[in-house]
Amino acid sequence: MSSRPSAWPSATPPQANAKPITVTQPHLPPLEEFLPYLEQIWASKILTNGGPFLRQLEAALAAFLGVPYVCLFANATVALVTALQALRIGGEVITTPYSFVATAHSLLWNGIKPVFVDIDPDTYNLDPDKIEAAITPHTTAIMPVHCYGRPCDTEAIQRIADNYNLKVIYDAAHAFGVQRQGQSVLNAGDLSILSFHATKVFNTFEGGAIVCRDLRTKQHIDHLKNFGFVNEVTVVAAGINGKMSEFNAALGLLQLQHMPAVLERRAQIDAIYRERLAAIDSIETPTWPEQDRVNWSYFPIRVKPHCALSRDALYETLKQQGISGRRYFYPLISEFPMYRGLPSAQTALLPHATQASREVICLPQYPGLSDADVHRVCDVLAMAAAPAKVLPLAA
Ligand code: T4K
Repeated sequence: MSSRPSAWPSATPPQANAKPITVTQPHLPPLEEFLPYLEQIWASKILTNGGPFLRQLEAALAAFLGVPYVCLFANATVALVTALQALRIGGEVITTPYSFVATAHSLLWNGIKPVFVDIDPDTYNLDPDKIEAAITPHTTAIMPVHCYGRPCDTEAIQRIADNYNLKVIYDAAHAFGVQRQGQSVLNAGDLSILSFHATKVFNTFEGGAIVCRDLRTKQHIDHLKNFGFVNEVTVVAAGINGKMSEFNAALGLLQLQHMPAVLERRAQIDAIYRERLAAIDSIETPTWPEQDRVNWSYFPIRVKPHCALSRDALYETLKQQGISGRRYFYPLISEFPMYRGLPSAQTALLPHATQASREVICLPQYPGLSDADVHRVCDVLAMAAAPAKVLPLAA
């Protein structure tokens, strides 16, 4: 630990001239590198509907990620909705309450009943041991999330799916580039959905993708995201407009070249946080599995009950100091009005998810963060979370 001030003044003003630090900030390549791509779009006037940049990016991503097929989308939410359509999922789907609302919203948009199952407190992912008890004759699929980019227990989930003849659709919005046991975690289950939103490790401003295993499924998904058109006069399904534009696809091609550097910087930031925060016993840092390759997309800390400040007080203290953490994922999805009436949404059934949603703050984590910025976040945490005891005045 670096030295920390000996006492934490009760109302410390924000550091003078300190620039605000947000929870994330998109990586953008130098603008001049993007101009040639724009010139090509302007020259061809092909803006969307499966143009050359889209086709190039689908192939480049499949190679980079180590997956068979990629279907690009306008965003991950429409990709999730379409993935459920593609596999004709209905009835009930088992999912996690500890995620961004889009996960469960995609079920409601398909008229599917979400069934929430608690998480494993160590991984923040669906607890496979709790899945079987939630299966009913109406269950058709499981929709787990690789939360914060940490791989789910994909083998255990697949065993259950196989036993009960269920589909598995992974919300892999956080899992770009993540590997489990030497291969892409995106190859697990039937389909995986990626997000390329501005706040994600790999961004195309807005964007998303479905990863699938065979060409037939890819063709079906490609029809579904284009209104169901197969050719000029044939519509085979009530599809949607989920297409990614050439602008986003071109940016993705360029962003891909920067990914090794982006991931390396994220790993460095993760390491600094880990080293600095190890000394604060009331703050728990994430433990990434050693055998897997993670993407350092988030840095979730847990504020333990014996911390000098509550999670929310610590969150506010950071904010006063110009540092925006985020309470991902508070409230739980199951606490939002459209879900809280579901039998599976009861707090008593979701103790670990509830506790995590009350204890976690995601700290700033993005490649543009300097070492000094990371140390500034750690300094504030050190002062606020573990204040030095105020010694009585000597007589
Ligand atoms: N499944 C999961 C598990 C997800 O986490 C998400 C999205 C989805 C599905 C759906 O994916 P998409 O349909 O979006 O592709 C953000 C994102 O909007 C959302 O995409 C993301 N998850 C979620 C976890 O986080 P907010 O409300 O926290 O974003 P916002 O706008 O407050 O941004 C956070 C910070 O990032 C800002 O303080 C500043 C910075 N920022 C943000 C944007 C948008 C920038 O510097 N530039 C920007 O353009 O939800």
